[in-house]
Amino acid sequence: MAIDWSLLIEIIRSNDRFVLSSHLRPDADALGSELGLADALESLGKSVRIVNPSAASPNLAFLDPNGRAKKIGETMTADEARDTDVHIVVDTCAWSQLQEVGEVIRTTAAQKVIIDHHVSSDDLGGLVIKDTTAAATGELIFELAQALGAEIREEAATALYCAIATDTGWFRFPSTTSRTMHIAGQLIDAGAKPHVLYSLLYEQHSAARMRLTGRVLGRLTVDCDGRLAYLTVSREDFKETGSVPADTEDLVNAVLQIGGTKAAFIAIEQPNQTVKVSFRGRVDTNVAVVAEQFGGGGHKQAAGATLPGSLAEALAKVLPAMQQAVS
Ligand SMILES: [Mn+2]
Repeated sequence: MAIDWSLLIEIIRSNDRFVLSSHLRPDADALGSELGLADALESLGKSVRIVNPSAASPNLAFLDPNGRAKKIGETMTADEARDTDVHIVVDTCAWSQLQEVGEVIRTTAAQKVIIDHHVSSDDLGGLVIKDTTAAATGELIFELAQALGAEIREEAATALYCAIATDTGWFRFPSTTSRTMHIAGQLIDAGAKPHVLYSLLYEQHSAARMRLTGRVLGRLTVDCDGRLAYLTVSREDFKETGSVPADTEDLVNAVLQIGGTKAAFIAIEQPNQTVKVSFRGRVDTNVAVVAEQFGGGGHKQAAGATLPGSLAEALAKVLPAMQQAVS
């Protein structure tokens, strides 16, 4: 989709001070888009600050070595965030994803701009540039930088490459297009190093995490003639392996690598007598409806819920619901 950038270019040319924000728990597309856009604007002589509702996870610290992305209420006050000409929100259109930054957006006198690729959207006010065919907001930022005639420097190229590579599951999701690859190629020409970035993003786990993975996968249960596969993680597993709950991230996706599975879930015992369950489905299985039965929610193919009680109690409720979902 060819985007008409002319209104935004006019806003950028006629203003000097910019604040950039993105969503809660900013991922690499959120943070990379902010950093890439900041660099492009600065190359045009603009002043740019970045503030988010929460900090990015430590595994993305390499993208932002100078700590440019601030946290609202902690390293930047709401008043400081409002003190700008233009406030640009990237990679989200949802008030629920903005929290305290949303309060700034509601009350700021600055011009507001939204650059996003998500289907769902609230009206945040201001100029909305949305392209749901873009695989990542990073693609849109690259195209904006080009439309602005801004130079893409190595740091921006790195940030935008990570944005696009992670949102496309390293260029394998259906959202990946020739446009995605074309942009990625230009980012490599501008200095992004795929092998280095892959390693920084995906090959920094602890040995404890690997031991937890082995232990949990060793107990894999396959049900419903192979259509359903699931995992359980007890507090004992964390203790025995020296791992932490964040080490279960992505484990459920590994289970969907089994041929013939339609859905998968992982039930993780939490310290506070609850069980967190993550559901995954292939295209023809809707797991959001299962998560909703237990007070959770999410997307059709990826959803979650937290249940009270023990692991056994949670399993007794969740398993029949998932058996039903793949039947
Ligand atoms: Mn995104």
